Amino acid sequence: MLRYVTTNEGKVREAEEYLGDEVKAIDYDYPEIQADSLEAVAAYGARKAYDYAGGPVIVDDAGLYIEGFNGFPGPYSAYVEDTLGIERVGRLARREEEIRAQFRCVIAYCDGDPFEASPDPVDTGERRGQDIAAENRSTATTDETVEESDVPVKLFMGAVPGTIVEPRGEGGFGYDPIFEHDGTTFAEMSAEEKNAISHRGRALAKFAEWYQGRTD
Ligand code: ITT
Repeated sequence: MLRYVTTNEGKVREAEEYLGDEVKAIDYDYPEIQADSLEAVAAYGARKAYDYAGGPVIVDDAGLYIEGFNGFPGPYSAYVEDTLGIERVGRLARREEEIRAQFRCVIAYCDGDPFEASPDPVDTGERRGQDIAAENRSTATTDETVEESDVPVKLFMGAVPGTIVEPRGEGGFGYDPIFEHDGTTFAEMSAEEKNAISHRGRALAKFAEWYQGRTD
């Protein structure tokens, strides 16, 4: 059984829509390190989630990258949503006329075993110390970072371009109301419509194709 480890119900809806019965959601708040890449955050989280669940897991780290703001809020999207809120982020981008943006998602898979070569990268933990800040964002401590086990983690990326607009729509979650793609905000789409073009949908598609080969 594959566990999708997250505290975010919006992500669960989208993953279930995509992966169906293959996946069981676990509401576990794995420690999130502070790092300047989604890959580092997701890989660390996958190791922690694997330690917790004791079997195959995926975790997903995602963020909104506003191009003219050098990718802000990027890996800090959750913190910025909690502190500024999505409406103010949207107003700031529109006022500064920096409305081109991307959503990015990294799905990290870990089952404790190594991986055969494939186009998708494997994180072996060696980036620690390079781009993982010593200060952690939640419960993880610096000591935990040092003691982290280096089981390999497979990473799958997805991205989608869009523009920042005034909030519209009742669906989705997070920044969806202010992110428009082809004339429709993500909050105006069903989970199925969003998955068909979204950062998470693209990452899930890559993962699902690869995972089928691993379990055959
Ligand atoms: P978990 O870490 O428990 O999975 P989370 O909500 O903290 O849940 P992230 O760290 O990946 O998840 O989320 C970073 C931020 O980006 C957070 O503010 C989310 O609301 C937002 N976000 C992530 N995916 C999104 C999506 O598909 N649409 C809109 N906002 C999204």
